[in-house]
Amino acid sequence: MKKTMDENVLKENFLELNKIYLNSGIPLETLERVVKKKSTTIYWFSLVISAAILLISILYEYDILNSVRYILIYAKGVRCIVPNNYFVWEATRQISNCSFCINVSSPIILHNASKEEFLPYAYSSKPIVIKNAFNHWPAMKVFDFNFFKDLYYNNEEAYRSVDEECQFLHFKSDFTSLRDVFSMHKDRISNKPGKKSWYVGWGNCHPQILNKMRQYYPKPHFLPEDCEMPSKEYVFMGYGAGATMHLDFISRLMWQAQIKGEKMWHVRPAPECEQLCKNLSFSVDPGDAVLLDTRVWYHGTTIIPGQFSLSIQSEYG
Ligand SMILES: O=C(O)CCC(=O)C(=O)O
Ligand SMILES: [Fe+2]
Repeated sequence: MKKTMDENVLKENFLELNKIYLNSGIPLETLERVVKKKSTTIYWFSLVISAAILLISILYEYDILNSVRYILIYAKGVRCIVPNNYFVWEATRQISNCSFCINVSSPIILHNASKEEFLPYAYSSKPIVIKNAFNHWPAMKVFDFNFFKDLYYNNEEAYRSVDEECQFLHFKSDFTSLRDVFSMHKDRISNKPGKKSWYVGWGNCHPQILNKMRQYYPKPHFLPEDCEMPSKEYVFMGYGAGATMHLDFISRLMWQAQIKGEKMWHVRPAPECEQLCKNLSFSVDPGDAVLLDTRVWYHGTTIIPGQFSLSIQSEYG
């Protein structure tokens, strides 16, 4: 019934339009020209959109976007914007099937788990907190802002490695490199009232730096014996707003050691899983381990007001 009515309305409108055209005296060639021009625009628009979709699919399939990202990182001047280009990463990420987050309403909490106790969870994508996992690490007593400042002191090659091979993440802070962080005024370092709060993260992949850091902690004892680990460890430190919400485009699962301060983790499923899964928030204390598949869970952090947070992070798989 509805269809017949719609068809009648359409027919009436068409006849009316036809009448208006005939009364206007506009020649047929003019009408043809106008219609052709319109459809040519639509044709080019569709062609450009299809080509863009095809190009993104090819770049994604062959991992060319990632290669371009790395080429740009090496190209002088562009590295500040490109490593944090979450827009490109977001536009090319795979749509999730949500199995990793269904029925997850809080992290799995383990207590100083051994290798055997951790093994059943080791390769799952469920968020895990291991309480008091790192209390025995010398790093718990030794690592602070000045430890890392001294580690990089006068080591131009090490600074260059952060800029060119590792990665510097400034989040909401106004720094452009690790050098800026270590030349901060002492009042800002300790977040004195009236000083701008700051939070940063950076990759340490210079062999000399990494060797010195690793004198204060071993490979996390609960990780599987045969798991692969990269030659890079990150440090995240600072106050307040912490890390902004993001996904990591890395090839393995993430482990993190909370060394100083109490930190809140805010973890969300991908937008396509919002109806099926929950957002989580949980806190970690010094000595705790966090294990999270940061490739599928969006994550951000905030630091408990008045506290200085410092963590070591890397990957395993
Ligand atoms: O510790 C933080 O503040 C953020 C860490 C993070 O983004 C990560 O471990 O992937
Ligand atoms: Fe991350």
